[in-house]
Amino acid sequence: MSQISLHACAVMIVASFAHAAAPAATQAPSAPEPTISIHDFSFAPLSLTVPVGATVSWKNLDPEPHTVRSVDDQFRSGALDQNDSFSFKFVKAGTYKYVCSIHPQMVGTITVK
Ligand SMILES: [Cu+2]
Repeated sequence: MSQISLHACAVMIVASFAHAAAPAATQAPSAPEPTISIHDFSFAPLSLTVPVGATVSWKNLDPEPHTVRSVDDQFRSGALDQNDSFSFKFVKAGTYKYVCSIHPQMVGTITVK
């Protein structure tokens, strides 16, 4: 009798853990990741303000390769082909300017505060 109820209890705990863990495995735990689109040779939005600790993603929608490179080398992606993404977690407040190293006229700014 007591064995059966113990077993049922364990199953419930496992089930609730599995339920809680499932969404976290595929996406950010709290706020959705801010995403910057790279489209028509520009970053959209051009400037973005995020809280400290936010992870920002860039996704290239162009058939041309682009990169995301901070002007003071805080972060740097490789060449992103169409539909490739790059993410960076901003752990310090500040203003981060970045460019596409292939097309230096493409500029954007992340403000972290
Ligand atoms: Cu580019």
